[in-house]
Amino acid sequence: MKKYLITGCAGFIGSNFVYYMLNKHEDIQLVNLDKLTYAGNLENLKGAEGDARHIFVQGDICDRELVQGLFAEYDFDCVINFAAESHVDRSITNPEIFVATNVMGTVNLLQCAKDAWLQNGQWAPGKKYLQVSTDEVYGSLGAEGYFTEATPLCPHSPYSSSKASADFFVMAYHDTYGLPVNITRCSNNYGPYQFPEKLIPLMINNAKQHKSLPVYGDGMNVRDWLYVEDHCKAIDMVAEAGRDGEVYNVGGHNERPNIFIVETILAQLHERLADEAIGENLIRHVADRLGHDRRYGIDPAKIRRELGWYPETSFEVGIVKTIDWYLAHEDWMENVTSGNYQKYYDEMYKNK
Ligand code: NAD
Ligand code: TDX
Repeated sequence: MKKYLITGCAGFIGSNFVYYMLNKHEDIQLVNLDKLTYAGNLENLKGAEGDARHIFVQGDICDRELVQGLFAEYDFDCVINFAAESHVDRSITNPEIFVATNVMGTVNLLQCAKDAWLQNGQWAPGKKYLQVSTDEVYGSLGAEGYFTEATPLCPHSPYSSSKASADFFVMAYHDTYGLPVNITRCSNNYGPYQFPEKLIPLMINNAKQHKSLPVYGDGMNVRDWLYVEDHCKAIDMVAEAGRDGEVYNVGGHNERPNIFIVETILAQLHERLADEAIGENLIRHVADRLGHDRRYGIDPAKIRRELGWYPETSFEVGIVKTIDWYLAHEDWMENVTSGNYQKYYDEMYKNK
């Protein structure tokens, strides 16, 4: 039985990963370490309740003693680090926590993996540390070209700087000590359980309530969208078969300007809810994000060629599935937007 330490899997991508893995593999053990920050939510894991293959542990990836204890108890074969502070806007107002979790937390996991897997100068066989990273570490593209694995790292935001820094530490543990590692760098994800600070769920939530839709700048910044399940499939494949020390970019060639995404959501909700008040008049162009990257675009040729990965859900299908999910889970949205969310929203958008 393969034993995984998965971190940050009460969040958006991680909870989808838990379901993906439990559906795909019978004989696995997933130990899910999550601090349950504002972005982590046990409700996201309800569908795994009662499944003995999934064990939830509340805790911080920076906690040396806790992580060491988990290694001693479970003898993990694979660590997959999803845990992170993940929102660019929050990193602009409060960068320090991004260093603590994304950089220090990653180094703590690397050190614990090394301590557990390197015994008497010998690496235990069949082990792997996989870092879930992002295309944002490459910086911003002009109108042409794509990010490949050879593109130099050039992060701009505090968030992407912290993720790039973590990536450098992962490679340092590989190059210096021989820790078996992979890094995945995926483009923007969308789908169920995404916290409504991110573009797609925020716009769905606001439109449903006839609130204005804050589009940063001219709305022509381009993101490369991938349905979350396709990202989960890529991570599973890299964990299984990625070549030691390699980086894999993950993306489905689905670039769209932000304004197109917002208009698509409006058109869908207008039709599905038969609500005349949901229309483009709700769009409000607001002050741009500081240091806003203009365009991301992933070249996924390497993961396709080496591991046979390809995206299964087109944007047209994925966005409808996503809107369906949010319409069917109004309670979820209400729960995550009660409490501190309104305070966050008012603070973040008041000067825009
Ligand atoms: P998220 O913000 O939805 O979830 C993050 C999870 O990590 C939460 O459950 C939170 O409680 C947990 N966490 C935060 N700090 C922690 C700590 N110190 N110790 C333990 N747990 C902690 O994020 P997401 O969108 O699911 O992203 C998951 C990972 O994927 C991140 O590493 C992110 O950088 C990366 N990524 C995200 C995207 C995207 O589009 N969302 C794209 C590429 C890569
Ligand atoms: O209110 C908004 N208005 C707006 O115009 C918000 C929240 C966003 N935007 C724009 C900014 C971006 O160009 O939409 C685009 C997408 O924004 P986010 O959803 O915040 O995502 P992004 O900044 O692109 O980063 C995401 O993708 C890469 C994730 O948050 C990261 O964790 C991941 O690494």
